[in-house]
Order: sequence, then structure tokens, then C-alpha cells
Amino acid sequence: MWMSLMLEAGTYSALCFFPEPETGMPHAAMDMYMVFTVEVAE
Ligand SMILES: [Cu+2]
Repeated sequence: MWMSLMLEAGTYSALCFFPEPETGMPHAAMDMYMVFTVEVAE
């Protein structure tokens, strides 16, 4: 999936809460997350 966002500079996290079909466990609990930084382009 792709999405466009307008974000202020800073540190964010992206998490997937889609449940794993076999266990119902959210993907974020299976390491499907990422911390990322947005910087202002100069
Ligand atoms: Cu996922």
C-alpha cells in the first residue's frame, strides 16, 4: 500500500495492525513497524 502524507519535520513511527490470519496477532507484534525521520529539504 502507498499513501501520500504532508508531515512536519520530526520522528514518526509506522505500524501495521493487520491481523495475521492464522494467529490473529497484529503484524506490529511481529516486528512490522518502522521508526523514520522526516527532514526539511533545502
Ligand atoms: Cu502487516
